Amino acid sequence: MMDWARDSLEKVTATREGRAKRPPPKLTDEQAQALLNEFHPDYLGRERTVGVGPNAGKQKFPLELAELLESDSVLPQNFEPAIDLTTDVLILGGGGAGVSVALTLAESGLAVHLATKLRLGDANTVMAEGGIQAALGENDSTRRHFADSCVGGHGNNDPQLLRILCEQAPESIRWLSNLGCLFDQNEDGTFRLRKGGGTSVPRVLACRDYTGLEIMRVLKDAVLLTSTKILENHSAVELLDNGEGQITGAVLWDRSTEKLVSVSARAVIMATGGSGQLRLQGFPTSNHLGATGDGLILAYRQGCCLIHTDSYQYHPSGSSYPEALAGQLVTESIRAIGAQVLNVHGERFIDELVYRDVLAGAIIREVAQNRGVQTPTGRSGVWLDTPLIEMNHGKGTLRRQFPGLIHRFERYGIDPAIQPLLIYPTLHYQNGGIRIDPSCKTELRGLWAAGEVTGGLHGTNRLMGNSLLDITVFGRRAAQSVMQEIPERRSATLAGLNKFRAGLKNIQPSSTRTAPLLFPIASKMKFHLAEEPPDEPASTTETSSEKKSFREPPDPFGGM
Ligand code: MEZ
Repeated sequence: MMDWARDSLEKVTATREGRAKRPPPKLTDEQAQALLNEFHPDYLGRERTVGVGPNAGKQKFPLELAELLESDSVLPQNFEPAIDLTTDVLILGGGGAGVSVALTLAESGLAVHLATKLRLGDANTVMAEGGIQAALGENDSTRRHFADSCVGGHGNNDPQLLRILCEQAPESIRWLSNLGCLFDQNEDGTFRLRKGGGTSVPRVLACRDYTGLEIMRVLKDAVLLTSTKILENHSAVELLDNGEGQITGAVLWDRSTEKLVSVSARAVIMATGGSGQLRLQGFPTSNHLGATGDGLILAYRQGCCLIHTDSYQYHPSGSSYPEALAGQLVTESIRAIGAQVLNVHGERFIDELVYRDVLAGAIIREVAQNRGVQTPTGRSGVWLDTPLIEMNHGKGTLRRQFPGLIHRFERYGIDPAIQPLLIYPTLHYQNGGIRIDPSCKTELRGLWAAGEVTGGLHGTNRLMGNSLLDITVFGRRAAQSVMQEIPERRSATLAGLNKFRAGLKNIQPSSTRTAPLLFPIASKMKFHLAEEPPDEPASTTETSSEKKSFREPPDPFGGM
Protein backbone atom coordinates (compact mmCIF):
# COMPACT_ATOMS: atom_id res chain seq x y z
CA MET A 1 0.00 0.00 0.00
CA MET A 2 0.97 3.59 -0.62
CA ASP A 3 3.74 2.51 -3.00
CA TRP A 4 3.59 5.96 -4.53
CA ALA A 5 5.11 7.32 -1.30
CA ARG A 6 7.62 4.54 -0.65
CA ASP A 7 10.75 6.75 -0.53
CA SER A 8 9.20 9.15 1.94
CA LEU A 9 7.77 6.36 4.09
CA GLU A 10 11.19 4.73 4.29
CA LYS A 11 12.58 7.98 5.68
CA VAL A 12 9.81 8.09 8.29
CA THR A 13 10.65 4.55 9.40
CA ALA A 14 14.40 5.18 9.37
CA THR A 15 14.16 8.30 11.54
CA ARG A 16 11.59 6.91 14.04
CA GLU A 17 13.93 5.57 16.73
CA GLY A 18 16.05 8.70 16.71
CA ARG A 19 13.08 11.07 16.81
CA ALA A 20 11.15 9.18 19.45
CA LYS A 21 12.68 10.72 22.53
CA ARG A 22 13.82 14.03 21.10
CA PRO A 23 11.87 17.13 22.20
CA PRO A 24 9.78 18.86 19.50
CA PRO A 25 11.01 22.01 17.75
CA LYS A 26 9.71 25.04 19.62
CA LEU A 27 8.33 28.27 18.16
CA THR A 28 8.53 31.72 19.66
CA ASP A 29 5.28 33.71 19.86
CA GLU A 30 6.52 35.85 16.97
CA GLN A 31 7.22 32.79 14.81
CA ALA A 32 3.78 31.37 15.61
CA GLN A 33 2.12 34.67 14.64
CA ALA A 34 4.14 34.81 11.43
CA LEU A 35 2.95 31.29 10.53
CA LEU A 36 -0.64 32.36 11.06
CA ASN A 37 -0.26 35.55 9.06
CA GLU A 38 1.33 33.85 6.12
CA PHE A 39 -0.36 30.47 5.91
CA HIS A 40 -3.56 30.14 7.96
CA PRO A 41 -6.67 30.38 5.71
CA ASP A 42 -8.32 32.94 8.05
CA TYR A 43 -5.48 35.38 7.48
CA LEU A 44 -5.34 35.35 3.69
CA GLY A 45 -7.89 38.09 3.10
CA ARG A 46 -10.51 35.85 1.45
CA GLU A 47 -13.29 37.74 3.15
CA ARG A 48 -15.46 40.82 2.67
CA THR A 49 -18.13 42.93 4.27
CA VAL A 50 -21.80 42.55 3.38
CA GLY A 51 -24.27 45.21 2.31
CA VAL A 52 -27.31 44.22 4.32
CA GLY A 53 -28.27 43.27 7.89
CA PRO A 54 -26.91 44.25 11.32
CA ASN A 55 -23.22 43.77 10.46
CA ALA A 56 -23.49 45.59 7.11
CA GLY A 57 -20.30 47.47 6.17
CA LYS A 58 -18.59 46.56 9.45
CA GLN A 59 -17.47 43.01 10.04
CA LYS A 60 -15.85 40.84 7.39
CA PHE A 61 -17.12 37.38 6.51
CA PRO A 62 -15.56 34.56 4.50
CA LEU A 63 -16.62 35.03 0.86
CA GLU A 64 -18.82 31.91 0.83
CA LEU A 65 -20.71 33.00 3.96
CA ALA A 66 -21.01 36.61 2.79
CA GLU A 67 -22.76 35.42 -0.35
CA LEU A 68 -25.30 33.46 1.69
CA LEU A 69 -25.92 36.37 4.06
CA GLU A 70 -26.81 38.49 1.03
CA SER A 71 -29.09 35.85 -0.48
CA ASP A 72 -32.85 35.89 -0.68
CA SER A 73 -35.14 33.60 1.30
CA VAL A 74 -36.28 30.27 -0.12
CA LEU A 75 -39.84 31.29 0.67
CA PRO A 76 -41.97 32.33 -2.31
CA GLN A 77 -42.69 36.08 -2.33
CA ASN A 78 -46.41 35.45 -1.90
CA PHE A 79 -46.06 33.03 1.02
CA GLU A 80 -48.34 33.79 3.99
CA PRO A 81 -47.59 31.97 7.25
CA ALA A 82 -50.95 30.47 8.21
CA ILE A 83 -50.16 28.68 11.47
CA ASP A 84 -50.07 24.88 11.14
CA LEU A 85 -48.68 24.07 14.56
CA THR A 86 -48.67 25.83 17.92
CA THR A 87 -46.20 25.11 20.72
CA ASP A 88 -44.55 26.82 23.68
CA VAL A 89 -40.94 26.14 22.78
CA LEU A 90 -39.58 25.37 19.35
CA ILE A 91 -36.04 23.99 19.29
CA LEU A 92 -34.31 24.15 15.92
CA GLY A 93 -31.63 21.46 15.68
CA GLY A 94 -31.41 17.82 16.72
CA GLY A 95 -27.74 17.58 17.74
CA GLY A 96 -26.27 17.70 21.22
CA ALA A 97 -27.22 21.31 21.96
CA GLY A 98 -30.85 21.00 20.84
CA VAL A 99 -31.38 17.73 22.67
CA SER A 100 -29.77 19.10 25.86
CA VAL A 101 -32.29 21.95 25.71
CA ALA A 102 -35.20 19.53 25.24
CA LEU A 103 -34.10 17.27 28.09
CA THR A 104 -33.80 20.18 30.49
CA LEU A 105 -37.26 21.43 29.52
CA ALA A 106 -38.78 17.99 29.99
CA GLU A 107 -40.22 18.63 33.45
CA SER A 108 -41.19 22.25 32.80
CA GLY A 109 -44.80 21.62 31.77
CA LEU A 110 -44.16 23.56 28.56
CA ALA A 111 -45.11 22.06 25.20
CA VAL A 112 -41.82 21.46 23.37
CA HIS A 113 -41.23 20.67 19.70
CA LEU A 114 -37.77 19.87 18.34
CA ALA A 115 -37.35 20.24 14.58
CA THR A 116 -34.32 18.71 12.90
CA LYS A 117 -33.57 18.71 9.21
CA LEU A 118 -32.31 15.12 9.10
CA ARG A 119 -32.93 12.51 11.82
CA LEU A 120 -32.60 13.06 15.54
CA GLY A 121 -28.89 13.03 16.38
CA ASP A 122 -27.66 13.45 12.79
CA ALA A 123 -25.31 16.30 13.59
CA ASN A 124 -21.73 17.33 14.22
CA THR A 125 -21.98 16.04 17.80
CA VAL A 126 -21.68 12.45 16.60
CA MET A 127 -18.58 13.34 14.58
CA ALA A 128 -16.69 14.58 17.67
CA GLU A 129 -14.07 12.02 18.52
CA GLY A 130 -11.44 12.99 21.02
CA GLY A 131 -13.35 14.15 24.04
CA ILE A 132 -14.80 16.74 26.37
CA GLN A 133 -12.93 18.94 28.83
CA ALA A 134 -13.58 19.27 32.56
CA ALA A 135 -11.14 20.24 35.30
CA LEU A 136 -11.29 16.98 37.24
CA GLY A 137 -7.58 16.16 37.44
CA GLU A 138 -5.49 16.48 40.59
CA ASN A 139 -3.52 19.53 39.57
CA ASP A 140 -6.33 21.16 37.68
CA SER A 141 -8.89 23.87 38.43
CA THR A 142 -11.63 25.74 36.62
CA ARG A 143 -9.33 28.77 36.62
CA ARG A 144 -6.68 26.78 34.81
CA HIS A 145 -9.25 25.54 32.30
CA PHE A 146 -10.31 29.17 31.82
CA ALA A 147 -6.73 30.40 31.36
CA ASP A 148 -5.83 27.68 28.83
CA SER A 149 -8.99 28.31 26.79
CA CYS A 150 -8.48 32.04 26.85
CA VAL A 151 -4.89 31.83 25.60
CA GLY A 152 -6.02 29.32 22.95
CA GLY A 153 -8.79 31.72 21.85
CA HIS A 154 -6.24 34.55 21.41
CA GLY A 155 -7.88 36.35 24.35
CA ASN A 156 -10.95 37.03 22.21
CA ASN A 157 -13.25 34.84 24.30
CA ASP A 158 -16.25 36.38 26.05
CA PRO A 159 -14.98 36.05 29.65
CA GLN A 160 -18.44 35.62 31.18
CA LEU A 161 -19.37 32.79 28.81
CA LEU A 162 -16.00 31.13 29.26
CA ARG A 163 -16.20 31.31 33.06
CA ILE A 164 -19.60 29.61 32.96
CA LEU A 165 -18.27 26.92 30.62
CA CYS A 166 -15.35 26.05 32.87
CA GLU A 167 -17.27 26.25 36.14
CA GLN A 168 -20.14 24.12 34.89
CA ALA A 169 -17.91 21.49 33.27
CA PRO A 170 -17.70 19.00 36.18
CA GLU A 171 -21.47 19.19 36.69
CA SER A 172 -22.02 18.52 32.97
CA ILE A 173 -19.88 15.39 33.20
CA ARG A 174 -21.97 14.26 36.17
CA TRP A 175 -25.17 14.92 34.21
CA LEU A 176 -23.94 12.94 31.20
CA SER A 177 -22.67 10.10 33.41
CA ASN A 178 -26.03 9.91 35.16
CA LEU A 179 -27.67 9.63 31.75
CA GLY A 180 -25.45 6.61 31.11
CA CYS A 181 -22.49 8.01 29.22
CA LEU A 182 -19.55 5.61 29.59
CA PHE A 183 -16.45 7.77 29.87
CA ASP A 184 -13.15 5.86 29.90
CA GLN A 185 -11.87 5.13 33.38
CA ASN A 186 -8.58 4.15 34.96
CA GLU A 187 -8.26 0.92 36.88
CA ASP A 188 -8.98 2.75 40.16
CA GLY A 189 -12.30 4.01 38.77
CA THR A 190 -11.23 7.62 38.25
CA PHE A 191 -11.83 9.17 34.84
CA ARG A 192 -9.01 8.73 32.39
CA LEU A 193 -7.86 12.22 31.42
CA ARG A 194 -5.81 13.03 28.34
CA LYS A 195 -3.96 16.16 27.35
CA GLY A 196 -5.01 18.09 24.26
CA GLY A 197 -3.43 20.90 22.29
CA GLY A 198 -3.26 23.88 24.63
CA THR A 199 -4.30 22.09 27.83
CA SER A 200 -1.62 22.65 30.47
CA VAL A 201 -2.61 19.45 32.32
CA PRO A 202 -4.58 16.32 31.34
CA ARG A 203 -8.23 17.42 31.23
CA VAL A 204 -9.94 15.68 28.31
CA LEU A 205 -12.38 12.87 29.11
CA ALA A 206 -13.18 10.50 26.29
CA CYS A 207 -15.11 7.46 25.26
CA ARG A 208 -12.33 5.88 23.20
CA ASP A 209 -12.45 7.88 19.92
CA TYR A 210 -16.23 8.07 19.61
CA THR A 211 -16.99 10.46 22.45
CA GLY A 212 -19.58 12.52 20.59
CA LEU A 213 -21.36 9.41 19.38
CA GLU A 214 -21.57 8.08 22.94
CA ILE A 215 -22.81 11.42 24.28
CA MET A 216 -25.42 11.65 21.53
CA ARG A 217 -26.48 8.06 22.26
CA VAL A 218 -27.45 8.85 25.83
CA LEU A 219 -28.99 12.24 25.03
CA LYS A 220 -31.09 10.70 22.28
CA ASP A 221 -32.23 7.75 24.37
CA ALA A 222 -33.21 10.09 27.18
CA VAL A 223 -35.10 12.61 25.06
CA LEU A 224 -37.16 9.88 23.42
CA LEU A 225 -38.55 9.11 26.88
CA THR A 226 -39.84 12.67 27.32
CA SER A 227 -42.93 14.32 25.91
CA THR A 228 -40.83 16.36 23.43
CA LYS A 229 -42.38 16.13 19.97
CA ILE A 230 -39.62 15.37 17.48
CA LEU A 231 -40.09 16.64 13.93
CA GLU A 232 -37.51 14.81 11.82
CA ASN A 233 -36.81 15.89 8.24
CA HIS A 234 -38.05 19.37 9.12
CA SER A 235 -35.57 22.11 8.15
CA ALA A 236 -35.95 25.62 9.52
CA VAL A 237 -36.13 27.94 6.51
CA GLU A 238 -37.22 31.22 8.12
CA LEU A 239 -37.97 32.76 11.51
CA LEU A 240 -41.31 34.43 12.22
CA ASP A 241 -41.68 37.59 14.28
CA ASN A 242 -44.39 39.84 15.69
CA GLY A 243 -43.48 42.89 13.60
CA GLU A 244 -41.74 44.49 16.60
CA GLY A 245 -38.54 42.49 16.69
CA GLN A 246 -39.77 39.59 18.82
CA ILE A 247 -39.25 36.09 17.42
CA THR A 248 -42.50 34.17 17.56
CA GLY A 249 -42.00 31.02 15.53
CA ALA A 250 -40.49 29.60 12.40
CA VAL A 251 -41.33 28.26 8.99
CA LEU A 252 -40.16 24.68 8.54
CA TRP A 253 -39.81 22.69 5.35
CA ASP A 254 -40.99 19.10 5.66
CA ARG A 255 -38.67 17.14 3.39
CA SER A 256 -41.00 14.16 3.20
CA THR A 257 -44.02 16.11 1.91
CA GLU A 258 -42.04 19.04 0.45
CA LYS A 259 -44.47 21.40 2.15
CA LEU A 260 -43.96 24.39 4.41
CA VAL A 261 -45.10 24.18 8.02
CA SER A 262 -45.60 27.44 9.94
CA VAL A 263 -45.07 27.12 13.69
CA SER A 264 -46.14 29.61 16.34
CA ALA A 265 -43.95 29.44 19.46
CA ARG A 266 -43.46 31.57 22.56
CA ALA A 267 -39.72 30.83 22.51
CA VAL A 268 -37.45 29.65 19.73
CA ILE A 269 -34.04 28.13 20.45
CA MET A 270 -31.51 28.10 17.68
CA ALA A 271 -29.28 25.04 17.95
CA THR A 272 -28.57 24.42 14.29
CA GLY A 273 -24.80 23.97 14.61
CA GLY A 274 -21.98 25.09 12.33
CA SER A 275 -21.13 25.64 8.71
CA GLY A 276 -18.18 23.42 7.76
CA GLN A 277 -20.08 22.19 4.73
CA LEU A 278 -19.56 25.61 3.15
CA ARG A 279 -16.06 24.18 2.47
CA LEU A 280 -14.43 27.60 2.64
CA GLN A 281 -11.62 28.18 0.15
CA GLY A 282 -12.16 24.67 -1.23
CA PHE A 283 -11.05 22.94 1.98
CA PRO A 284 -12.47 19.51 2.74
CA THR A 285 -14.44 19.23 5.96
CA SER A 286 -14.77 16.92 8.94
CA ASN A 287 -18.35 18.13 9.37
CA HIS A 288 -21.66 16.38 9.18
CA LEU A 289 -23.83 16.74 6.09
CA GLY A 290 -26.14 19.17 7.85
CA ALA A 291 -23.53 21.78 8.79
CA THR A 292 -24.53 24.46 6.26
CA GLY A 293 -24.82 27.49 8.56
CA ASP A 294 -28.62 27.74 8.34
CA GLY A 295 -29.06 29.26 11.81
CA LEU A 296 -26.59 32.05 11.08
CA ILE A 297 -28.56 33.08 8.01
CA LEU A 298 -31.96 32.99 9.69
CA ALA A 299 -30.90 34.90 12.80
CA TYR A 300 -28.93 37.47 10.80
CA ARG A 301 -31.95 38.26 8.63
CA GLN A 302 -33.91 39.09 11.75
CA GLY A 303 -31.23 41.43 13.10
CA CYS A 304 -28.91 39.32 15.29
CA CYS A 305 -25.28 40.44 15.16
CA LEU A 306 -22.75 37.77 14.30
CA ILE A 307 -19.34 37.84 15.95
CA HIS A 308 -16.00 36.27 15.01
CA THR A 309 -17.54 34.69 11.93
CA ASP A 310 -14.34 35.45 10.07
CA SER A 311 -12.70 32.87 12.33
CA TYR A 312 -12.89 29.18 11.45
CA GLN A 313 -11.03 26.23 12.82
CA TYR A 314 -9.06 24.09 10.39
CA HIS A 315 -8.33 20.90 12.29
CA PRO A 316 -4.69 20.07 11.59
CA SER A 317 -5.24 16.34 11.20
CA GLY A 318 -7.82 15.81 8.52
CA SER A 319 -7.21 12.67 6.51
CA SER A 320 -5.69 13.29 3.09
CA TYR A 321 -5.50 9.68 1.89
CA PRO A 322 -7.35 7.57 0.81
CA GLU A 323 -9.52 9.85 -1.31
CA ALA A 324 -12.73 8.40 0.18
CA LEU A 325 -11.69 9.65 3.64
CA ALA A 326 -10.49 13.10 2.52
CA GLY A 327 -11.25 15.66 5.22
CA GLN A 328 -12.33 13.14 7.84
CA LEU A 329 -11.03 13.66 11.32
CA VAL A 330 -7.98 11.91 12.73
CA THR A 331 -8.47 12.86 16.34
CA GLU A 332 -6.10 15.21 18.12
CA SER A 333 -5.86 12.59 20.88
CA ILE A 334 -3.55 10.61 18.61
CA ARG A 335 -1.15 13.53 18.71
CA ALA A 336 -1.82 13.98 22.43
CA ILE A 337 -0.42 10.51 23.15
CA GLY A 338 2.64 11.04 21.01
CA ALA A 339 2.09 10.69 17.25
CA GLN A 340 4.55 13.02 15.54
CA VAL A 341 3.89 15.13 12.44
CA LEU A 342 6.55 14.84 9.73
CA ASN A 343 7.28 16.26 6.33
CA VAL A 344 8.22 14.36 3.17
CA HIS A 345 11.81 13.98 4.46
CA GLY A 346 10.65 12.37 7.70
CA GLU A 347 11.53 15.57 9.62
CA ARG A 348 9.57 16.80 12.60
CA PHE A 349 8.90 20.49 12.06
CA ILE A 350 6.69 21.53 14.98
CA ASP A 351 5.36 20.58 18.41
CA GLU A 352 2.19 18.60 17.62
CA LEU A 353 0.35 20.07 20.60
CA VAL A 354 0.65 23.74 19.76
CA TYR A 355 -2.68 25.47 19.19
CA ARG A 356 -4.63 24.07 16.29
CA ASP A 357 -4.44 27.18 14.16
CA VAL A 358 -0.65 27.35 14.45
CA LEU A 359 -0.21 23.66 13.65
CA ALA A 360 -2.58 23.96 10.68
CA GLY A 361 -0.52 26.94 9.44
CA ALA A 362 2.71 24.95 9.82
CA ILE A 363 1.36 21.98 7.83
CA ILE A 364 0.11 24.27 5.07
CA ARG A 365 3.55 25.90 4.97
CA GLU A 366 5.35 22.55 4.59
CA VAL A 367 3.14 21.70 1.63
CA ALA A 368 3.39 25.17 0.09
CA GLN A 369 7.19 25.03 0.32
CA ASN A 370 7.35 21.61 -1.35
CA ARG A 371 8.04 19.59 1.77
CA GLY A 372 4.68 17.83 1.62
CA VAL A 373 3.68 14.51 0.09
CA GLN A 374 1.49 14.35 -3.03
CA THR A 375 -1.16 11.65 -3.40
CA PRO A 376 -2.00 10.05 -6.77
CA THR A 377 -5.31 11.94 -6.76
CA GLY A 378 -3.60 15.32 -6.43
CA ARG A 379 -4.04 15.97 -2.71
CA SER A 380 -1.18 16.90 -0.42
CA GLY A 381 -0.30 16.24 3.16
CA VAL A 382 2.28 15.46 5.79
CA TRP A 383 2.73 12.27 7.79
CA LEU A 384 1.20 11.50 11.17
CA ASP A 385 3.50 8.85 12.56
CA THR A 386 0.93 6.54 14.15
CA PRO A 387 3.26 3.48 14.36
CA LEU A 388 5.29 5.53 16.84
CA ILE A 389 2.40 5.14 19.30
CA GLU A 390 2.67 1.38 19.11
CA MET A 391 6.43 1.65 19.58
CA ASN A 392 6.10 3.87 22.66
CA HIS A 393 2.97 2.47 24.31
CA GLY A 394 2.97 -1.15 23.18
CA LYS A 395 1.42 -3.21 20.45
CA GLY A 396 -2.36 -2.96 20.23
CA THR A 397 -2.59 0.52 21.81
CA LEU A 398 -4.19 2.08 18.74
CA ARG A 399 -6.74 -0.71 18.37
CA ARG A 400 -7.67 -0.46 22.06
CA GLN A 401 -7.83 3.31 22.35
CA PHE A 402 -8.87 4.33 18.83
CA PRO A 403 -11.13 1.60 17.46
CA GLY A 404 -13.00 4.07 15.23
CA LEU A 405 -9.80 5.13 13.52
CA ILE A 406 -8.69 1.55 12.92
CA HIS A 407 -12.12 0.61 11.57
CA ARG A 408 -12.19 3.53 9.14
CA PHE A 409 -8.72 2.98 7.67
CA GLU A 410 -8.74 -0.82 7.64
CA ARG A 411 -11.58 -0.69 5.14
CA TYR A 412 -9.07 0.79 2.71
CA GLY A 413 -6.28 -1.63 3.51
CA ILE A 414 -4.38 0.80 5.75
CA ASP A 415 -3.38 -0.29 9.25
CA PRO A 416 -2.40 2.84 11.23
CA ALA A 417 -0.42 0.64 13.61
CA ILE A 418 1.96 -0.18 10.76
CA GLN A 419 1.59 2.73 8.34
CA PRO A 420 1.70 6.46 9.05
CA LEU A 421 -1.37 8.40 7.92
CA LEU A 422 -1.31 11.31 5.51
CA ILE A 423 -2.98 14.40 6.97
CA TYR A 424 -3.83 17.95 5.92
CA PRO A 425 -5.98 20.61 7.66
CA THR A 426 -9.73 20.12 7.31
CA LEU A 427 -12.49 22.66 7.95
CA HIS A 428 -13.70 21.61 11.39
CA TYR A 429 -15.43 24.29 13.43
CA GLN A 430 -17.09 27.67 13.20
CA ASN A 431 -15.44 29.64 16.00
CA GLY A 432 -17.87 32.55 15.78
CA GLY A 433 -21.61 32.92 15.42
CA ILE A 434 -24.69 34.54 16.93
CA ARG A 435 -23.95 36.86 19.84
CA ILE A 436 -25.55 35.62 23.08
CA ASP A 437 -25.59 36.74 26.70
CA PRO A 438 -24.78 34.41 29.62
CA SER A 439 -28.38 33.10 29.58
CA CYS A 440 -28.09 32.25 25.86
CA LYS A 441 -30.47 35.08 24.98
CA THR A 442 -29.79 36.64 21.59
CA GLU A 443 -30.37 40.31 20.89
CA LEU A 444 -33.95 39.47 19.90
CA ARG A 445 -36.67 38.81 22.44
CA GLY A 446 -38.03 35.29 22.07
CA LEU A 447 -34.86 33.89 20.46
CA TRP A 448 -32.23 31.93 22.38
CA ALA A 449 -29.19 30.17 20.88
CA ALA A 450 -26.80 27.45 22.04
CA GLY A 451 -23.85 25.47 20.72
CA GLU A 452 -21.79 25.94 17.58
CA VAL A 453 -24.23 28.43 16.06
CA THR A 454 -23.18 30.95 18.75
CA GLY A 455 -20.03 33.06 18.92
CA GLY A 456 -17.89 34.57 21.64
CA LEU A 457 -17.25 31.63 23.93
CA HIS A 458 -14.25 30.18 22.12
CA GLY A 459 -12.71 33.45 20.96
CA THR A 460 -10.96 32.93 17.65
CA ASN A 461 -9.57 29.44 18.22
CA ARG A 462 -11.40 26.76 20.21
CA LEU A 463 -9.56 24.18 22.28
CA MET A 464 -10.19 20.48 21.75
CA GLY A 465 -13.02 19.16 23.90
CA ASN A 466 -14.63 22.53 24.59
CA SER A 467 -17.37 22.05 22.00
CA LEU A 468 -18.98 18.92 23.46
CA LEU A 469 -18.84 20.83 26.72
CA ASP A 470 -20.36 23.94 25.15
CA ILE A 471 -23.42 22.08 23.85
CA THR A 472 -24.24 20.50 27.19
CA VAL A 473 -23.49 23.51 29.41
CA PHE A 474 -25.20 26.09 27.23
CA GLY A 475 -27.96 23.81 25.97
CA ARG A 476 -29.06 23.30 29.56
CA ARG A 477 -28.58 26.95 30.39
CA ALA A 478 -30.71 28.11 27.48
CA ALA A 479 -33.52 25.87 28.68
CA GLN A 480 -33.29 27.22 32.24
CA SER A 481 -33.49 30.77 30.94
CA VAL A 482 -36.50 29.94 28.76
CA MET A 483 -38.29 28.44 31.77
CA GLN A 484 -37.75 31.64 33.73
CA GLU A 485 -38.50 34.17 31.03
CA ILE A 486 -40.71 32.68 28.36
CA PRO A 487 -42.73 35.48 26.73
CA GLU A 488 -46.47 35.42 26.07
CA ARG A 489 -47.59 34.24 22.63
CA ARG A 490 -47.60 36.95 19.99
CA SER A 491 -48.56 37.08 16.33
CA ALA A 492 -46.28 35.28 13.88
CA THR A 493 -45.55 37.27 10.73
CA LEU A 494 -42.90 37.68 8.05
CA ALA A 495 -42.32 41.36 8.89
CA GLY A 496 -38.61 40.77 9.68
CA LEU A 497 -38.05 38.91 6.42
CA ASN A 498 -39.89 41.56 4.42
CA LYS A 499 -37.68 44.26 5.92
CA PHE A 500 -34.57 42.24 5.06
CA ARG A 501 -35.83 41.69 1.53
CA ALA A 502 -36.29 45.43 1.12
CA GLY A 503 -32.64 45.90 2.19
CA LEU A 504 -31.48 43.31 -0.34
CA LYS A 505 -32.78 45.50 -3.17
CA ASN A 506 -29.96 48.00 -2.44
CA ILE A 507 -27.20 45.47 -3.03
CA GLN A 508 -25.32 45.65 -6.31
CA PRO A 509 -24.93 43.26 -8.04
CA SER A 510 -27.91 41.44 -6.60
CA SER A 511 -27.53 37.76 -5.77
CA THR A 512 -29.65 35.18 -7.53
CA ARG A 513 -28.94 32.66 -4.83
CA THR A 514 -31.29 31.60 -2.04
CA ALA A 515 -30.40 30.61 1.52
CA PRO A 516 -30.28 28.76 3.85
CA LEU A 517 -28.56 26.08 1.81
CA LEU A 518 -29.88 23.23 4.01
CA PHE A 519 -27.65 20.67 2.29
CA PRO A 520 -24.12 20.88 0.83
CA ILE A 521 -24.06 22.27 -2.70
CA ALA A 522 -22.84 18.94 -4.12
CA SER A 523 -25.59 16.97 -2.36
CA LYS A 524 -28.51 15.49 -4.27
CA MET A 525 -30.84 16.71 -1.56
CA LYS A 526 -32.31 20.09 -2.51
CA PHE A 527 -35.01 22.39 -1.23
CA HIS A 528 -38.05 21.94 -3.40
CA LEU A 529 -41.69 22.76 -2.83
CA ALA A 530 -44.43 20.32 -3.76
CA GLU A 531 -46.77 21.49 -6.49
CA GLU A 532 -50.11 22.53 -5.05
CA PRO A 533 -52.37 19.53 -5.72
CA PRO A 534 -55.41 20.07 -7.93
CA ASP A 535 -58.62 20.50 -5.92
CA GLU A 536 -59.54 16.94 -5.05
CA PRO A 537 -60.45 15.33 -1.74
CA ALA A 538 -57.44 14.36 0.38
CA SER A 539 -56.75 10.63 0.65
CA THR A 540 -57.87 9.20 3.97
CA THR A 541 -55.37 6.35 4.03
CA GLU A 542 -52.04 7.78 2.93
CA THR A 543 -49.90 9.27 5.72
CA SER A 544 -47.36 12.00 5.12
CA SER A 545 -44.44 9.63 5.71
CA GLU A 546 -45.81 7.26 3.05
CA LYS A 547 -45.88 10.11 0.59
CA LYS A 548 -42.08 10.43 0.68
CA SER A 549 -40.91 12.17 -2.43
CA PHE A 550 -37.22 12.31 -1.54
CA ARG A 551 -34.93 9.60 -2.76
CA GLU A 552 -33.78 7.01 -0.25
CA PRO A 553 -30.04 6.21 -0.21
CA PRO A 554 -29.02 3.14 -2.23
CA ASP A 555 -29.65 -0.24 -0.61
CA PRO A 556 -26.25 -1.49 0.68
CA PHE A 557 -27.46 -5.12 0.18
CA GLY A 558 -28.09 -4.40 -3.49
CA GLY A 559 -31.69 -5.62 -3.24
CA MET A 560 -30.71 -9.06 -1.84
O1 MEZ B 1 -13.22 19.20 20.18
C1 MEZ B 1 -12.76 18.74 19.13
O2 MEZ B 1 -12.71 19.38 18.09
C2 MEZ B 1 -12.17 17.38 19.13
C3 MEZ B 1 -12.25 16.63 20.40
C4 MEZ B 1 -11.59 16.92 18.04
C5 MEZ B 1 -10.67 15.78 17.96
O3 MEZ B 1 -9.57 15.96 17.49
O4 MEZ B 1 -11.01 14.67 18.36
